Amino acid sequence: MTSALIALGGNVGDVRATFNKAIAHICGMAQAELVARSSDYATPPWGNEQQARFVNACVEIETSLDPNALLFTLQRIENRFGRDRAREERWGPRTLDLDLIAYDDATIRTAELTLPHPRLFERAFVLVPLAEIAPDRVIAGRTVRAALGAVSTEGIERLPDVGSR
Ligand code: A4P
Ligand code: MG
Repeated sequence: MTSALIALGGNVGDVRATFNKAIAHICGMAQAELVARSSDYATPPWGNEQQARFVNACVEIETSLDPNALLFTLQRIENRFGRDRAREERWGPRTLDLDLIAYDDATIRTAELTLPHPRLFERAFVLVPLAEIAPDRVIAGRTVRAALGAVSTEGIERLPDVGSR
């Protein structure tokens, strides 16, 4: 079993409910155990600013899938929750985005998969939830806590817990 970090994002529909269902699917389909789940955060849109605020969260899982199989599984789950890559724009609105942030300390650069995630260190919407569950994790030579200290977290708001997890 290997530790993997996954970032969740979305800004269409009941995103928090989608996250909870998607996490259950990840555990079932990725032969995985949930190690930690961050709170949900409301975050200002990044990349394309003319769209609704996002909800973001991160999870750590232990999985027996290899990185490519895990990515493929995450994409199947995105599709199941209404993601349609053919009809969406880059960095535009979506029901569910599942990005693989890190897989153990693997470094991978292929057309389908880059690890660690190439835009991690620019994205407070990933670093804030990640720092809640894995502040001391070292990714590409930096702790998550140190990386968070280098970005602006303006406008990011922790959402109160709701219902069962
Ligand atoms: N890919 C390569 N490496 C990875 C990896 N480590 N994890 C490839 C996931 N995918 C990886 O992804 C494009 C391709 O990247 C995939 O085919 C995969 O093989 P995608 O999810 O289809 O495209 P995308 O999501 O539009 O692109 P990208 O760069 O992942 O953008 P984002 O950031 O995911 O865009 N603002 C806030 N506040 N919160 C958000 O969550 N999200 C986006 C969406 C824009 N703005 C946001 C947020
Ligand atoms: Mg993505």
